[in-house]
Amino acid sequence: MAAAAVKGIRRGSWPWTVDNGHRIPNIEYEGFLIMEKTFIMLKPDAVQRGLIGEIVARLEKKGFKLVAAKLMRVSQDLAEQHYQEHKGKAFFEPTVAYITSSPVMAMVWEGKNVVAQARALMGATNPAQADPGSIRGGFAVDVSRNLIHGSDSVDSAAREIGLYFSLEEIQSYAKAGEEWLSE
Ligand code: RTP
Ligand code: MG
Repeated sequence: MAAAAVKGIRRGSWPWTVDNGHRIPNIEYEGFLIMEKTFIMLKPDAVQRGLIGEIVARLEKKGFKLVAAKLMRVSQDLAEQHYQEHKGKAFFEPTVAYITSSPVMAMVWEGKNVVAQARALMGATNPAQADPGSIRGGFAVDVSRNLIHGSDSVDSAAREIGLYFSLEEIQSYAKAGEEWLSE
């Protein structure tokens, strides 16, 4: 198991913590931080508009490692759990309807500070305010069709990865060239 510097993020026994009935992959193991992971979902508009390759290429070229991926249909129940923090807001129901309307590409990506760095690549929630060089700023025009989801914190990533993937679906492997990305 690759392990780096000690960081106090989450404690528990490897490999899962059970939270609210969901299995959550642990970020920390015996005091060591395991390489950060994030949950990325290419939303129905990304799949329908043929942007899977373009977006995956950006994450790959940045240097992140793809460790899980599946094309799937999100159920009503899963969508409501995913966006539970937004329950009660005006955009909750339209967003659940959008996410469940057509297949999505669910993925787990791994890398140094991948949670924050993937959010930077995605751009602001509203594509009209997103940097034009970002994914949302470059390829989308409206907040209700903003192409991509990315976990907003390490804790959200652990929760969301546990919602969408089982341990068996997440790969652990050495990738060629990793030594040229960071010390
Ligand atoms: P996400 O969770 O999808 O990665 O997006 P985010 O963190 O950038 O934004 P968040 O505030 O979590 O909003 C979740 C998703 O809800 C839809 N939304 N619509 N019509 C609206 O004003 C509005 N606001 C948010 C978007 O699909 C947004 O990504
Ligand atoms: Mg969010």
